[in-house]
Amino acid sequence: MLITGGTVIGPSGAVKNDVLVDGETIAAIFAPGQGPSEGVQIVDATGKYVIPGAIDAHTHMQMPFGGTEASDTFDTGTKAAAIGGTTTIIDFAIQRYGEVVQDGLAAWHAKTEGACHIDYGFHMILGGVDDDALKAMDYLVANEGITSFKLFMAYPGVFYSDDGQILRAMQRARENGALIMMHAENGPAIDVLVKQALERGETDPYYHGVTRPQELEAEATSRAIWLAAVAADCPLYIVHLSASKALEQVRNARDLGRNVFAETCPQYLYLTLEDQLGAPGFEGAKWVCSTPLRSKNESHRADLWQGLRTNDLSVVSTDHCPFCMKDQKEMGLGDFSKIPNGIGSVEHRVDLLYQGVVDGKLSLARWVETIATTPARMFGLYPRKGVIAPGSDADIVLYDPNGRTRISVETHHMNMDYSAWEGWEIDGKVDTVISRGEVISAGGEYTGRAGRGKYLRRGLSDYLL
Ligand code: DUC
Ligand code: ZN
Ligand code: ZN
Repeated sequence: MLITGGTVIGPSGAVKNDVLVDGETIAAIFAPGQGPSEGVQIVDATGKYVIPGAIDAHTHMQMPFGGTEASDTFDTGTKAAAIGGTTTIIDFAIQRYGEVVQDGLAAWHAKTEGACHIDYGFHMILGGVDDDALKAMDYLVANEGITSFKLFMAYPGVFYSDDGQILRAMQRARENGALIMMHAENGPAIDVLVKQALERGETDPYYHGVTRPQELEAEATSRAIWLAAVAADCPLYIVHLSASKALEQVRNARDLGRNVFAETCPQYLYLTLEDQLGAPGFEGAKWVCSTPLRSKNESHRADLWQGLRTNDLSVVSTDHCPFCMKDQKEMGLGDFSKIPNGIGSVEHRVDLLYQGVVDGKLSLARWVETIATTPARMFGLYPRKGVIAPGSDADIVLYDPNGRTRISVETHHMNMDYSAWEGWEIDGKVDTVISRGEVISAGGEYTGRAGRGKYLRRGLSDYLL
């Protein structure tokens, strides 16, 4: 297959080149018109951007949470991702407190059996850090291609780890080369605020945001950063960073040369406490996620865009964790603390971030870097994924900058009965999606299938020192 006439975008910029694909991999890059003209299937990319298939490094398909389960299966969720230009996801397998880590992992492999439309890897959530879990970390890094572990400073009684447990896991990661991913919110303090709010009768979804103030994200972020310092500068990756004060902690650490990284998500770049979470009645439940949406009257969104430009924020993931309004979000009618936490955006991240390019907030190169190249490097998938180069998997998206995308529950492919982005119009459109050399989506027609996605054993992060 020869992809001709397009502009190839990578972290170093945009170049007009032709891309030759042989089987599942990229074989060669040619100056325009210099590639073979016979014996190849020509894919005309004139006027399109040719970008590496995007990598969503933070998804929760079928995640049990808050008494229910995230509504996308690996089948529905990875199909939606593919249509939106994402050709790899890294989902979170879960070890619950008291459970054997390998059993949690086996349960996740069972969920993906025959289901995935695109390639996928796993991080491991550790819900209980003890001697066995620490040994299991070594095993997963050495044998299972799982090189990143998520810990929670929030959700006491569910996923929460105390500071001693966090320190032990970080010390172990420092030894075995794994990356610690942190949900940085002070859970015990949040629980006090939630109880007080409910006692005052503040039960609407809006109060989910009010009871998780940015100070408690910043405090936890700072504490995680210092615990990592005590663990001999264990590499640390803050997930779903939402707020200016938390970003300040990451920026300060990075300015000191620390091994600290962070991601943000589209919802924090665009949506707000007042306009979405504060929507009338129970409507705001659609946007209940943690960390929460922040106030439009503060500088969060501008600061996050700036953080993406300056690389204080390295990655944009979705934290895709969809729940339907009916029967799921509705569990929290009359009590916001019972609304399952999560927003679904796995289908829209490529487009939503391209809007940042159109708006002059990101360069084309940085768009590709934050949604594809850096996630590949951060999570041990580079150069197999995240770049258009000879030898890499032929995961390629043709993006039409002149197209237009309108987001709606009527047209999306995620298994959700609403869209968090209903009515949004974006300048730009995913035109063609190629996964390991196979065109799985073109001009609105989907030709992929469940089960074609492969499990990815990941290496260590490229950013480890
Ligand atoms: N945040 C969410 O919004 N959902 C799942 C877990 C999390 O940390
Ligand atoms: Zn989290
Ligand atoms: Zn998450």
